[in-house]
Amino acid sequence: MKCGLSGSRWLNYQCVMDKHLPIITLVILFLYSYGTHAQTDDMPAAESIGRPGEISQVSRNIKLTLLEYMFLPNEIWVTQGETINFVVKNTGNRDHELLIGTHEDLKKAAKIRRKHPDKLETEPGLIQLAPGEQKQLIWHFDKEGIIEFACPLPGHFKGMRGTIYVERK
Ligand SMILES: [Cu+2]
Repeated sequence: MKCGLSGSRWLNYQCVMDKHLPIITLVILFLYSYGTHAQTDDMPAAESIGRPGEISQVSRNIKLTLLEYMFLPNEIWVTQGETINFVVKNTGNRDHELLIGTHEDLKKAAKIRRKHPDKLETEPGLIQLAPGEQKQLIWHFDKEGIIEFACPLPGHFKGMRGTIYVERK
C-alpha cells in the first residue's frame, strides 16, 4: 500500500515517520544539544574563578555530594553573574574537601597536601567535610568560562574532580 492511500491513521503515521525520521532525528538532536549547553566544547578557562558570595545574593542552591572517590554531579552549569549556594554533603567514610579553582590552583593545592598532609589549609573556595558532614559554600561567578573543582587530598585528587561551566549571561 502506498503512503497516503490508506484510511488508517496508524499507517499514515508510519509513512510520515518513514519519510521524515532522519530529519526529525536531526532536529531533536540539534534541539537537545542546543538546550544542553552547545558551546561548552570550545569554552576557554574563565579569567576569574569568582569570589565568596553573599547569602542575600544567592540565586540558586546546587547540591553536591562527595564520596569515595567522586563528586556527584561532577559537571555543573551556571550563568555569569550568578551566586550559587553549594549545599555540600560528604556521604563517604573519609574526610573530603571541596576546592574551587583553576587547573593550576588545584594541582598546587594537591601538591601542598601531599607534602604537608597534617596541615589544615584555609583559603577562599575551600571547605572541609568529615564523614556525614554537610556544609554550604556560597560562591559568586563573575566571568564566563571553565572553572574546576576537586578534592586535593592525597589519593583523592585523581578521581575527585569536577568542572563548572560558567555561561555568558
Ligand atoms: Cu576526598
